[in-house]
Amino acid sequence: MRKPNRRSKGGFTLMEVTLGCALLSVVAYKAHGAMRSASDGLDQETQRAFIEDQARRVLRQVGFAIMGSNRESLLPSSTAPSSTNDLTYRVNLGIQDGAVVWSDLNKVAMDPEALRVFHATNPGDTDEQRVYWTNLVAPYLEGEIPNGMDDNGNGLIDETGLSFAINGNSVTIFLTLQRLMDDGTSFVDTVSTVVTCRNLGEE
Ligand SMILES: [Ca+2]
Ligand SMILES: [Ca+2]
Repeated sequence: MRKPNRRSKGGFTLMEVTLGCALLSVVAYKAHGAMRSASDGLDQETQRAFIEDQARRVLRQVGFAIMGSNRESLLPSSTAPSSTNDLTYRVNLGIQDGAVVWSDLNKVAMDPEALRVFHATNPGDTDEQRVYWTNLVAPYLEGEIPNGMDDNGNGLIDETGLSFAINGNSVTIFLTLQRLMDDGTSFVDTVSTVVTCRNLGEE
């Protein structure tokens, strides 16, 4: 007696269908893995670009603020190898009746506990107005640790993630931003610039 053929004409056996599904799953899984890997790579690049852009933007904001200040109004007046992570200043608003008109007190600073950089008008007063510029500032500048030495060789000792050093009418601004990435690594970006106070009060 002839055995019935399990393969229908033009069809597949149960074993072939099962094997086909398994292979398809493997291919789909690998494709998904490849796509996810590419996507993760893109996310990492996007995050790095975001941090780099933010570092440059905050440095510009801090630079413009200090640039518009009067040198004599800058406090504290830290010179290398000391530095400070906050500066208060006033801006010359112009001359009225032969006298210089000064702005309210301003402040650019780093909050070392919240790791944020902010600008404040009338700091410490009841009407203080504070604007945060970044919440990614590092506790210490890249390469620096609190040990009483200049670990990163920039002439400053134990400087924080935002640091100011004053030399004459110039202020050097250092800024390190850092962020923990999705893969567990830490991405760090450091920028710096030197600005000269306009010092218009003496003109
Ligand atoms: Ca240093
Ligand atoms: Ca140090």
